[in-house]
Amino acid sequence: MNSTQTAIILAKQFGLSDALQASISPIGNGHINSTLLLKTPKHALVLQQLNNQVFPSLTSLVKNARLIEQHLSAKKAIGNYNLNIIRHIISCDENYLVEHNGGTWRALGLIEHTYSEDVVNNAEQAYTAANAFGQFAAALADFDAQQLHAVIPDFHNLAMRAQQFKNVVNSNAFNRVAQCQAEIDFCFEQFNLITELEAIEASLPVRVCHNDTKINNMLFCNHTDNASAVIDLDTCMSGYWLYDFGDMVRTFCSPEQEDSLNLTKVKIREDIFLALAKGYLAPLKGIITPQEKHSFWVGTKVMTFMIGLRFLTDYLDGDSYFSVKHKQHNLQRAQNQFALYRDILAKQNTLQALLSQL
Ligand code: ADP
Ligand code: GN1
Ligand code: MG
Repeated sequence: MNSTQTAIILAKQFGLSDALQASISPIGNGHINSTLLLKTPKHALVLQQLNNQVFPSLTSLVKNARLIEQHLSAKKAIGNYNLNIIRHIISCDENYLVEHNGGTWRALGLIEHTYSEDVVNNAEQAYTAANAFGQFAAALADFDAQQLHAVIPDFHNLAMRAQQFKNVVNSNAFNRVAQCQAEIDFCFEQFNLITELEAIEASLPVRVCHNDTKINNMLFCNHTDNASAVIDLDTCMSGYWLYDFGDMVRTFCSPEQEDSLNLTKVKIREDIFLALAKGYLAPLKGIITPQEKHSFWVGTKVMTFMIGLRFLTDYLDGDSYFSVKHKQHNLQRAQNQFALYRDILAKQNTLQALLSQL
């Protein structure tokens, strides 16, 4: 089936009056779902083919996202949330999920006049994006996190990620171990992070977490460049705010993309780190505990290391999880994230001092 036929069928399913003139084109750089912009002369919406290998229960995924959407909408209605909100579109059959051509699809309202970024340009942009993630966290602070289904259990459980890694190293099913022995040895040397993380988690309140606060999951307004909406709510689950803080550091602070080969430039930009910490903390004032703030340093280390570990695990596992453009892609992503993690360790004193002044 060609893309025009897909566009027309899905445009009809989601009730667009001029469906026969629909076309689709890819948008974004996500590694899991396939995201498309569907356009007709009168309408535009975002279509996503969801990855049911990664998300075994797509019904639960949509249920979670809709609960968050409803909670934020109620806040917005009384002036307590000022960002735009991702909205699922119901199909003609009154479902949020539509089966088409062997895949499961959903439609989201297009948030118009916005753009996303893969690399943060400056401290102002870091501040506005982190502040929006902070507003999102604050607006969900009175939402019972237990209502959210664990769509990917143990998503940020470093002990479990380490076990998955050890399993793929031991099985060496794709015969890739020898070529990345240095990276593998490096990972084994970092596993003291597991106890450090577990010790700090014991002192923290369970929160609603976004769990994927990378910079391209933020929309910015075309006219003002302010943050416009937090998107990609698929991994919203209970957890600790250190995850969301750490994932922001990982994706905001490097001047290079996550798969850049320019490793000498993969460094933490300290002005961006400070701006993002200020931006995130501002809406959480009066809600966040001192222990949580303290945990952000561990989050910075853990999230950067953990995604490197996950990329390396996937490389050793034959690229079964993240979408890749070529055979070395996951290994290159891992090397990039380990370079950033090394820089975080090298800048420990500076980064901790920046955090403790806030
Ligand atoms: P993925 O799971 O593939 O990462 P996202 O939900 O993050 O999917 O969407 C991928 C990209 O599509 C985003 O980075 C953004 O550029 C664009 N996008 C997604 N949803 C919307 C929306 N509702 N309005 C405008 N742009 C969107
Ligand atoms: C994936 O879907 P996307 O591209 O926003 C991944 C995140 C990783 C990220 C790395 C469900 O996010 O956990 O941090 O890639 N999402 C899932 O870029 O595994
Ligand atoms: Mg995304």
